[in-house]
Amino acid sequence: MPVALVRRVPETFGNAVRTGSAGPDPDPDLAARQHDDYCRALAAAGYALRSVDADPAMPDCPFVEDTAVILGEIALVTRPGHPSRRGETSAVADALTQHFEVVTMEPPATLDGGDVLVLGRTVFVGASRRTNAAGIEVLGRIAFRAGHSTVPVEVDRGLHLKSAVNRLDDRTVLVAPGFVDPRPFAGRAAVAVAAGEDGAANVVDVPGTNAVIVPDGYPHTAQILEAAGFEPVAVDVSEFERADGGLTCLSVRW
Ligand code: CIR
Repeated sequence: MPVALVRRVPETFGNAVRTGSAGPDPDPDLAARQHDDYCRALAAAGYALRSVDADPAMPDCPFVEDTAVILGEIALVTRPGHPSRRGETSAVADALTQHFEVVTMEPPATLDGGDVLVLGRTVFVGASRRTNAAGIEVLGRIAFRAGHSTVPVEVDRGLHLKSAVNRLDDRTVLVAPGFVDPRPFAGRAAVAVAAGEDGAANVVDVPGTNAVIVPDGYPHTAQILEAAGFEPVAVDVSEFERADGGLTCLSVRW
């Protein structure tokens, strides 16, 4: 059974880092309700849930994906690219110790898990504003130990690699064109989001099924996914999108 580790929404979530989004601050109460819906959708899809308590001193803590990368028996606990988020990692490391050999990332390396996309035995890693060359090197060493190869990808627009490219299955990615260098994905099957629906690219697949958890509000991409043989299940994550996050960011999955 696949597992998803989530982290609850603190009452301070309105102060989450916002680099790319305009508009009102996220509403913590609505975000908490949307987080509940997200957890229910994961559970209904077959994920076993583990939860880490929220930390009010860390408004971005629900974006737990950025703090850890699971590769085989190893959990790499990252050093997040935004300095305000570095205090998020210790509680996540504690939660992972019972399941994995935990390896921590040291300065000057930085890496956000939102930049790491695993397809089969290949680890694609975004070179982004948050993930530096030293971080990519550390990830590459861990990936090698776990029997994976690493492929760097230039992220030109958007926060992370997975803001624009995500796994639908081991062979297929969902892509928002124009955000990352497409060349490393040549040879993979790719489904493009509908024009004007770039935010639709951030989806969570359900291993061993055709189900894909998708963000609510992108109807044309949902139709494209259905036509490609997938079964989209929509969850509203508007408050997390206000803070540059989305579905993948809200869990570490293995
Ligand atoms: C940040 O700027 O770090 C958070 N407000 C959003 C992080 C989103 N994480 C992700 O896409 N993996």
